[in-house]
Amino acid sequence: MDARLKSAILANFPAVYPIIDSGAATAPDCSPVQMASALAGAGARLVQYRHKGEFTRRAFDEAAAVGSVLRQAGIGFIVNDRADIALAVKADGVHVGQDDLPPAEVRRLIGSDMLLGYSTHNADQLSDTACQWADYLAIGPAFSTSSKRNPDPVVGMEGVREARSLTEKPLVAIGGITLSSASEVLAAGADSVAVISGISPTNIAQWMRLWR
Ligand code: TZP
Ligand code: MG
Repeated sequence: MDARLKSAILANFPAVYPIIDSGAATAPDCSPVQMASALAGAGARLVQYRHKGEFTRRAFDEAAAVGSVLRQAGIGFIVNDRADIALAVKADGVHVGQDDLPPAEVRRLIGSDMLLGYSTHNADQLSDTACQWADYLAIGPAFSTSSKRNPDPVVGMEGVREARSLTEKPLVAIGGITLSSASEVLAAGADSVAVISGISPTNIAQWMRLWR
């Protein structure tokens, strides 16, 4: 938990925010730890580890191993959903959604030095006072996605533009974003695009060459 890392991320929010999902195999024969190494090699600055389902010891060990690779490379490491796991693996932050612990409670647990991201899916959620506890906000799904179970309705570029008008915090768009649609999403006002399935060992370099 390095407050300087948090400041550096917030001062210049990375335009690409890769998410390593333990379930959605990033690519055949590429484990989450290998993906973390590949991202480090390509110059990623902020990476999230996402594990849906039971947080078994195996998942915990995997989160810790991913974190260790990212930390050594000086990359911001965010854990999805779980403040307790983020603290246990000494992550740089945690990202929660509408069904997780409320942001105020997460902030109480993690303190002020760690990053807190909060997912929203519409204007009402973006305007809610809960957002005040977050360092950055996410809006999505930007496009249709198969990486999320029961996704909220697609917000499209109109939703990203509306989100931009509702917050001055760093805004991350997520959902179905690909190398070919990322620039459109950034042009609609997002500071960053978060990507699960659209990024793989074979195209990481392309992502990072275009936007860091
Ligand atoms: N939240 C909104 S869409 C989504 C999440 C976690 C999934 C994004 O994954 P992909 O594969 O980049 O569409
Ligand atoms: Mg969540």
